Amino acid sequence: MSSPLDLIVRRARIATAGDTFDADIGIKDGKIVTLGSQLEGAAREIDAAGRTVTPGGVDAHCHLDQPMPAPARMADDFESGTRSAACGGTTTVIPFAAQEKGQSLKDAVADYHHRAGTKAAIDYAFHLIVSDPTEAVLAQELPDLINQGYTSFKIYMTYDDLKLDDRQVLDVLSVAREHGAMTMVHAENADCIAWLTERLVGAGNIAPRYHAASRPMLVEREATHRAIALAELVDTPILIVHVSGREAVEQIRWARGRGMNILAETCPQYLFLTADDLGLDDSYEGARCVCSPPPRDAANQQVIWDGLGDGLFSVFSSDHAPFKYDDPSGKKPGGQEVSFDYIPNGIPGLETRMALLYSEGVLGGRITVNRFVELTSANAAKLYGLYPRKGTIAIGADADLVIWQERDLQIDNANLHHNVDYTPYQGQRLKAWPAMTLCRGEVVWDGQQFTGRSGYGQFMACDKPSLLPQHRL
Ligand code: DUC
Ligand code: ZN
Ligand code: ZN
Repeated sequence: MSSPLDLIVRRARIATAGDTFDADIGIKDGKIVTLGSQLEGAAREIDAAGRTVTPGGVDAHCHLDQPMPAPARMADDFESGTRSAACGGTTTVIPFAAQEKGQSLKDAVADYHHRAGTKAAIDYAFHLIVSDPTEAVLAQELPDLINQGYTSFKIYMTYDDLKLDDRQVLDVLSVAREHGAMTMVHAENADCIAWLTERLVGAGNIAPRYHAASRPMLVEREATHRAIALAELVDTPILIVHVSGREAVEQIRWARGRGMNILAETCPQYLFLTADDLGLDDSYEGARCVCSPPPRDAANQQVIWDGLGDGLFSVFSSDHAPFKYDDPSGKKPGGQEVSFDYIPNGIPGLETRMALLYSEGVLGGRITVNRFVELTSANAAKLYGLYPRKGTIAIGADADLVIWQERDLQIDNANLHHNVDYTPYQGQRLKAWPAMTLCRGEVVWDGQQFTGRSGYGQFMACDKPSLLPQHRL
C-alpha cells in the first residue's frame, strides 16, 4: 500500500500573508494536503525545527530570453533564469511575452512558448507586452489572450521600440477594463529623456553615470501622474512598476487619497543601490548598474522602505533583465564601451531578491514576516490570477516552500546560478538565505546546490486578477 503522504516538512514555523503558526506540512502529489502536529506516514521527512517557512517566491517582473535589438542578447533563458530563481527561493516566475511593433500578439506568445520550451525548472506564467495596439490587437487578439489565461500586460511610456502614446494607452486600458485584465505601466516621459540625452551627449557627457542624469525623478513623476489620469479617465486599475523614489510615490499616494485603485511595485535596486553605483567618475564600470528608472539616493531608499512598511507597495519584484558586463551582447555592445544611451538597460536580480528583503526587511526590523510574504509572493499571485495555488501555505496549495536559515553571508557572484558575469549586489551582507526551496514538493535547492531539473516547471494559465473589483460599463 502506498503511504498517504510523500513528504512531511516537520515543525515548521509557517508564515503566510495572514498568519504565523507552527505545524507539520503534509505533502502528496506536489500539493499541501494536511497541516497539523505530529503527522505520520510519509515516505520522506524534512526537519524544519526552529526555521521560518514561507511560501515560495513569485517573481512577477523578470525578463528571460526576451528578444532584443542586435547586438543585445539576454544572458538568461528559461533554463538558467529559473535555476537561479530556485536557488534564491523563488518558485514561480512571470516573464514577458513581448510584441514587437508590426508583430501579431498571438505570434509573440507562440514564440515565447517556444523559447520556454521544456527549459523551466520552476513554474511560470506569462505577462504580455503590448507595443502595437492595432485594431486587430485591441478587438480580437488581446481579448482572446486574456480569456486564454494571459490576464496581465505591460505597457511602456518610454523606449522608442515599445512606447505607446496617450491615445494608445487609453485604448489598451479600455480593453483591460472590459475584460478584467491587469495593466502594468512603465512610467517615464520619453520626450524628456530624449531631450536630456541629446543635450548630455552633445556636451560630451557620455559615461554610464549620465544615464541617471538623463532620467531624473521628474520624468518618472510626470509619467506616473499621466498614467494615473489616463486610468482615472477609463476607470480601471493600473499597477505602476519599478517605482524608484519619492516623486512617483507622492503621485501614487495622491491617487490613493482620491480613492483610486492604483497599485505599485518596487524592486531591490531602489533599496540597495544609488545613482553613485553608476559611477562617481567617468569610468565604465557603472554600466553594470544601468537600469531604468535608475537608482536614486539614500533619502529615496528610505521613502521606498516606508512604502514597503506602510502598504503603499503591493509587490516586490526583481525586474531581472540580465546582460553580461564584459560581453558584446551585453553592457559593451559589439565589444565597445559606448555612450550611456546605448548600454542595454537592466540588471540581474532573480536569485538575490528574496534574501535581500528577508535580511534587511524582516531581520532588519523594517517589515513583518507576513508583510514579506505579501510582497514577495501572495499579492503577486492574487494580482496575476495564480492564488491560492501559489502565494500561500494552505491545504490545496502547491507545496512551494522556502525554509529559511539565518546566517551571516555576503553576496558573491561566484555563488549565484544565473548566466551573468556579475551581480550589482556583490559584497552586500545578508542575514539569511534559503536552506531549502521546494517547488510542488520537490527540493530544487538544498542549501548547497541546485537540485531541480530543467523541464520540471509547468506553464500556468492565469485567472483574472482576484484583487480587482470588476468594473462593468
Ligand atoms: N528597465 C525596464 O523597463 N525593463 C528592463 C530593465 C530595465 O532597466
Ligand atoms: Zn519597465
Ligand atoms: Zn522590466
